Order: sequence, then structure tokens, then C-alpha cells
Amino acid sequence: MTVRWDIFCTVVDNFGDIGVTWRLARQLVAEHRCAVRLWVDDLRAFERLCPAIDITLSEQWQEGVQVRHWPKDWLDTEAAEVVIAAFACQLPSAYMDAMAEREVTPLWMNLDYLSAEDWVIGCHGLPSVKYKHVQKYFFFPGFQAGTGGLLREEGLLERRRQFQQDDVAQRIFLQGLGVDRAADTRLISLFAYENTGLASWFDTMAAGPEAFHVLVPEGRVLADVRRWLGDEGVEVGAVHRRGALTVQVLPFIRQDQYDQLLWCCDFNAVRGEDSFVRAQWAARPMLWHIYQQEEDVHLEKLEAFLRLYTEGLCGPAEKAISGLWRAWNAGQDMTGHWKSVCEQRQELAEHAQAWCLEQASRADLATALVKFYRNWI
Ligand code: TRH
Repeated sequence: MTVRWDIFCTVVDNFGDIGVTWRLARQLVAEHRCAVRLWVDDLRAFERLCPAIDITLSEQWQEGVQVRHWPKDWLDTEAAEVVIAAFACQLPSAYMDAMAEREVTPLWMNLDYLSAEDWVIGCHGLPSVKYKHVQKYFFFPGFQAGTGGLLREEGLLERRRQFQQDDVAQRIFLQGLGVDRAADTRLISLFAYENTGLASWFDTMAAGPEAFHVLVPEGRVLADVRRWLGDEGVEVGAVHRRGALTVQVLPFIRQDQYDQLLWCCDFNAVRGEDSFVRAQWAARPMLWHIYQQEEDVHLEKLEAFLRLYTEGLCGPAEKAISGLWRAWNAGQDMTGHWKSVCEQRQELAEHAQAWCLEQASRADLATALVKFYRNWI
């Protein structure tokens, strides 16, 4: 029998909340034959990564998912068998009553933010608060056994491998974005928040000796890019050359196209949560701009991930990548760290592949959620 799931998403800021829940909703439908309603309070953010969304509709079907606009004035709705509150969002009180009134009590879970910290293992799957007799559970994504794992669609790695081996497919894809990859030029994708370290990184690349082509999807880091270019316009498509560095602004593309962009690039700078995970599946060296939190708690998360990620790297490679990530997240000078990363390129590239395979050896997050539900009933 088809199990009905309700996923609730409030868009706090940026694209991570909707990025993760949209990905999860699609996977539950496509791979686990669940009937999924995705409740989203801001369809505009959703439209950016899925242009097929009609923001005027209160209800629509997209890729087998029933997308519902989460209205300020909640309308009485029957609760589903499984309810996911993404990232601790507060469910409408009338919906919580509907959960409590169900003949069969639903499974209620909070899908938390991703963290590599050790405490996550101890907390994953534990009971949280109760509403009337309905128990809520913590569900933590993660990188280690004992966590809920990472979102990874079936066949993703195989599709990625084929694409990375297919020069023609890559060229066609890049040309569709207006990108011409010159021979002997390394491609970098850059998705980041505002960052004062950008100028030093770009200066270093511009000084050569290698040629780099940096692709920047429209977004928050563009102000720094514009400043570095000397206030030259940074409209989509324009190509700017400074020494050995080419900088090109791309449009914000569909989520599946963004994956392909990551697969094409030799190095990916990503941010937040979802693009960070996608870069890991791209199996190429990467740079993470972590989402900043109050009292710098994000820095602990950064260190926790680095501890796991750099395991097995030789000393210089470990130092190079950790130094680069720390400098980027502190908005500091990138010069020496970038040079070291370039020197360690071979080892870092092999390591990215090994890390990807290791992570893919664990159950993916959607499968883990379905299993959690089956065990629970
Ligand atoms: O947008 P983000 O900064 O989201 C953040 C994080 O999730 C953070 O943890 C959270 O607290 C905060 O939002 C509220 O970065 P993230 O998570 O990588 O999400 C970006 C999404 O946008 C991801 O699904 C990939 C997608 N994307 C596209 O679809 N097209 C694009 O061109 C680009 C650059 C991204």
C-alpha cells in the first residue's frame, strides 16, 4: 500500500531548505513509491531551482510530488502517515491536532541540518518532544555509520561517471551555458556567500602560471567578483579575462543542471548543505563555504568535517586543503593555501574519489528514512 508522507519546509533564507526537501520528496516518490505532499511557504525560492513551478498555484504536481503552498491561514487537512518537519520548522497547530486525531498515529520526524560532529550519532533516531500522544523523533543526516546518511539518488554515481567520461556530452552541456572550455584550462565552479578572501584567490590565479576558468552562478558572491573586476558589469554570460584567469557569470540553473556543472569542473567551491553534498558526489576536490551561525558554532562543524574528510591524506595534502578551507571561511588571504592545494592536486583528486565511494557505501538518506518508518511500525 502506498504510504503518504507530508514534508514541511519553511524557506529561512537561501536555497538549502527547499533544495534538500525537494530532492528528498522526489526520491521518496521515484524510488520508494511514496505519495508525497511537499508544503513550502515560499514558492519563489523553489522556482529558482525548479523553473517549472508556478508560484501562483496553491497546489500543483511536479515530478510526481504534490507541491502545496503552505498558506499563512492553514486550512484543515488530513495528516499523513509520515510527517517530516524539515530543519525544525514549526507545524501548523491545526495540523498537529490532525496528527493526534488520526486513527493510526503518524510517525513524526524532524529532519535536522547536516553535521559531521560526533554527537550526531548519539542523537540520531532519539525521541524528541511529544504533542498529545504523538511522539516526534530526531533524524540526523551524517557522514558516519549510525547517522541518517546523505541524500543520494539511485544510479547517481553511475550517471556522473558516464558524464565525466564523455567529453562530447560535457562540451554540449557547457556550450548550452555559453561556456567554451579552452584546452589546458582548469574549470572551477564558485558558489559561495560574500567573501573577503576572494580577491586574494583571484589575484593568485590571475598571476598564473596555470590557466583557470571560474564559473560563478548568480548569487551572493557576485558583489566580491564585481569589486575584483573593478566594478565592470558582471552580467550573465559576460567573459572577463585577467592574466591567466577567466571569470564568467552563469545564470542560476536547474538543480539537475547544477549537478552536471559540478561534474564538469576540476574544482568546486560550494556552500551551505545541499551543494556541499552534491560536490562530494561529483568526486572532485572542493572548497566548502559553511553557512555562518551565531557564536561561530559553524566553525566547530567545519573542523568536525575536516577531521573526517582529511583522514588518510598525507601531511602536506591535509595541511593544504584544511588551510584553504579555514582561510576561505575566515575571509582571509588564500594565496599560499591555493598554491599548496595546486601542488597537492593529484592526491586531492584521488582522495575526492575515495571519499565519494566511501560515503556511497552507506544507505542513502531517503532509504534510511523509509527503513526508520518500517521499523517504527
Ligand atoms: O543556498 P544555501 O546557502 O542554503 C543554506 C544552507 O542549506 C544552510 O545550511 C541553511 O541553513 C540555509 O540555507 C538556510 O546552499 P545549499 O544548501 O547548497 O543550497 C543551494 C541549492 O541550490 C542546492 O540545492 C543546489 C541549488 N542550486 C541550483 O539549483 N542551481 C544553481 O545554479 C546553484 C548555484 C545552486
